[in-house]
Amino acid sequence: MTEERILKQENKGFYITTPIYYVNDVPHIGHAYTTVAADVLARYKRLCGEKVLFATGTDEHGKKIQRSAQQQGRTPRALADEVVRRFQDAWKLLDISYDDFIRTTEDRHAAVVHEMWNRMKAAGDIYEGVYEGWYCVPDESYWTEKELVNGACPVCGRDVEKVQEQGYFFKLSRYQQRLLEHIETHPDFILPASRRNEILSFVREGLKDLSITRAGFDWGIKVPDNPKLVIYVWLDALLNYLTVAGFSRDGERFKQFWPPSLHIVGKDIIKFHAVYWPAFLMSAGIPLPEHIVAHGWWTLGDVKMSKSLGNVVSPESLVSTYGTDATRYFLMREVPFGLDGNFSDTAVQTRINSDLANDLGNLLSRATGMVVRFAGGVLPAPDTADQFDTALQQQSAELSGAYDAAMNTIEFHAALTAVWEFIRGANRYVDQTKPWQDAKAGNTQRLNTRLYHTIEATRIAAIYLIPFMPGTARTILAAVSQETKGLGLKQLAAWGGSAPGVSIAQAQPLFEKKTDALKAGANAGSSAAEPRQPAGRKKGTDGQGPAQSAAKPAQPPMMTPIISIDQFKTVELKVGTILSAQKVEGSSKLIKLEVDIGEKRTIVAGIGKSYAPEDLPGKRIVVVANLQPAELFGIQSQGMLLAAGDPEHLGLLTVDRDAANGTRIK
Ligand code: ME8
Repeated sequence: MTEERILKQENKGFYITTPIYYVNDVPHIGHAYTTVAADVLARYKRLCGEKVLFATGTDEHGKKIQRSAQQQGRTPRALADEVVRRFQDAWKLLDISYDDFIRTTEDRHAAVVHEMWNRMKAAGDIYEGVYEGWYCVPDESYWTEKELVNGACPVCGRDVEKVQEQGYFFKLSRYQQRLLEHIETHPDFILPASRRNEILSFVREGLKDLSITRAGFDWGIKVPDNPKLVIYVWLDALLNYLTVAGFSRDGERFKQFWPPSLHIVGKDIIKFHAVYWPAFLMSAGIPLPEHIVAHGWWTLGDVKMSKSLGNVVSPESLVSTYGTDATRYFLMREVPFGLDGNFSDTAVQTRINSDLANDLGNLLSRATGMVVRFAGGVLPAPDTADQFDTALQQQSAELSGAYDAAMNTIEFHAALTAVWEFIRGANRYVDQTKPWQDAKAGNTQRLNTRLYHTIEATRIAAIYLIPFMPGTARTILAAVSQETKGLGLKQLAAWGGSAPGVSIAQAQPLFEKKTDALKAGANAGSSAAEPRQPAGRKKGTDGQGPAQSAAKPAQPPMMTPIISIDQFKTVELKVGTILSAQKVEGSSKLIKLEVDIGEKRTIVAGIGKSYAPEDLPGKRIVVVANLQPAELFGIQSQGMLLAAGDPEHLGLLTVDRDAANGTRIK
């Protein structure tokens, strides 16, 4: 990511964070990506003997969460409690070794937010005023009229809301110069360079003061002395990093871990971390984080994967299909950190088959198999090394430098590439030295040296895999009867660590080859399946989609991408029967339907120019059942029916044989 080694070995503990994730919906691989990356670095630093504080958690306040809860007819707290469990379960499945999981609804956090509010106020940086502008609820961000793209949020393309509120502002403008100086004098503060440049030009354009309160709802931390207002959710959320470090609560922990060594975030939230966050800290007189690293986006069919766009792959489905370590490996190996990557199961399967099953699996299998076949399952001591043996040792020494360099510049794919060059080198060593010929010829000393070297190379590869694939590394080390207890990376990876005389059995295959597509339901786990709204596409007031609305897009439609069967399976289509229908007052084309799709749903459909309400009851229809609910003319529409044709001559899609209400369409 940078030429320089940025993660320095220091006496201070290594404090690494992920963003804290919104609880409006369940986790997907975008979140898994950030969290696995942070976990890999945390494990690496622990292996290097450093004291590590690795934190993740959930962002639970704000209008977005309150609205999602409302749409589901639950309290925000109940929604948060359930989704937090989903995140924690996902992290367990992915073997994430966090030290702290912070929820912004915890008391320890509210105390920190109040303390920081008071400090920023005492610094003269908080003042009262009226905010007038636009607000994007899905992104919880403010926009000016000028920043909107075709009247919509410039980041997610969704509708924005006009806001006029009395509240409080933070004097962000006051920190423009100091922030610029800091970024300019600390070239590694924001990484990669592309993001640093983006932030530099944003700051140079001029920073406006930031509205830091919201009115009109109560799901948030209240402003001290003015409990009618809640604190802006991004101010609340960013302060989580202080809470975890023990700010104003645990002096010892704070001293050991502040400032954070590394915030890992997606590029979507770099502005909040690299502009607002340092300015808040400057105001409160607290040292700034050392590095903020933004990675790229995972896309599915080249569209950004996101909960609110509904095109997500869940970590659970990936782990159940491919296993924990293959998932972790794929995420870290496939795409250079910082760049975008397109997810496909073909890509995952290719990695599993060639890198994991072939290269790594094969090495373990032949290393252990040869000890069983040619040495009775007992690891022999090596004899004098020849040029093949020393070349392999030399390769392991080179790997050490390449691996450390890559890890300290946050280039996971490069670290893994280096490990795989070594693994392939070890396989080549076996192919070239043909130990079975020494066995046949009775060259016991040479044979023993080959067996030892092959096992030793396998052990060393496993050591370097500990941060990436902890379970697999454990399995390999157990198979070669070696332990890691208490030793650091340097000692563990030094040549000669395998103890001759240990028993070794034929290892089972590490990874199964995969050739099928992600199995059915692999993308389940996302309740959202809303079609994307490209930036600038303004939704009609009558709703969205062909049957809910006849509103024309404001720009030419995007090219329809080819989708995989798995993408198609994320859309839950069900057979239903219309129970009742009535015109929606004030709309010329909307009809409110009660529909039975195995359960009763209300659907608002834009079919009023083609059907009279009285003609509809009893009709069999096809419904998109997992579409995010939308409010149309004050009525919550809980799905979309399918129809074809122009708005005046629509025909409803139906099934031509008996199928019970609720039958899933395949
Ligand atoms: O933004 N590809 O939470 P969030 C890669 N609560 N990474 C992705 C991704 C994708 N398609 N989608 C999400 C918030 N991510 C705030 C953060 S921090 C003080 C508050 C990852 O649930 C990526 O790390 O929307 C991104 O920054 C984060 O999830 C956003 O998660």
